Amino acid sequence: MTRTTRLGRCGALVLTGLLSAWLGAATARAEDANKADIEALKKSLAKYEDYTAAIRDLYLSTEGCVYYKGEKIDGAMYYPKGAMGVHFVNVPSIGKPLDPMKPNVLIYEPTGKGLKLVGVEWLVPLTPDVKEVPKLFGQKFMGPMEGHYPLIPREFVHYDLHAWLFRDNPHGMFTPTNPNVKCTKAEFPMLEKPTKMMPGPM
Ligand SMILES: [Cu+2]
Repeated sequence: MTRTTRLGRCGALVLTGLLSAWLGAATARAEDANKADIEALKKSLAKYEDYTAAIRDLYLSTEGCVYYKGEKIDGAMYYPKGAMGVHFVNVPSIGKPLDPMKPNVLIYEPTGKGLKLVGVEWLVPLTPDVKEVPKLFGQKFMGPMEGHYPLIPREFVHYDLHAWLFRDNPHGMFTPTNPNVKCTKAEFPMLEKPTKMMPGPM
C-alpha cells in the first residue's frame, strides 16, 4: 500500500465518522423537536381531562370501549392485546388538513366514576389526493384500512395514528392498542376483530 492510498483510506474513515456523528446528531435533534412538540400538545389538550369540555368542542362519544385480543389474521391489521378505549370523534375535523395540535379523536378509559383521558388519534381518509403514507412526529400512520366496524362504517377507508399521551404504553407511545388501558369498568365493552388492510398508494 502506498502512502497516498493509506492517507486516502484514513481520510475516508474520518469522513465516514464525521458523517455518522452528524447524522446521529441530526436524528437526536429531530427526536428532541418531536418531544418538545408532544409536550406542547399534551399541555394544550389538558383541558380535555374533563370529558364534558371535549363534548362542548364537538368531540362526541362513540360509546363502545374497544379492545382487541391480539389475534393475528392474514390481510388484517395487527393490534397487540390491549384496549383502544372509548373514542370521542370530532367529525367536522375529519378530511381537513392534518393538524398535529388538533387530533381528530380523543380516547378515554371508563373508570366506573367517569372517564379518564388516556390518548388521542389522528385520522386521514384515503382519497385520491393522498399520494403517500401520512406522518406526524416522525411516525408513519398505519393503514390504509377499512373503517372499524361496527362503530365506524367499513367504507371509511383511512390511515390512523394513535398516541398514548396520557397513559404509558409498554409497546410504545404510538402503538394502536395499550394493555394498560382497560375496558373492565366500561358500560359498553366492545371486543373488536382486527381491521382489514386495504390497498393504498404505497
Ligand atoms: Cu383507535
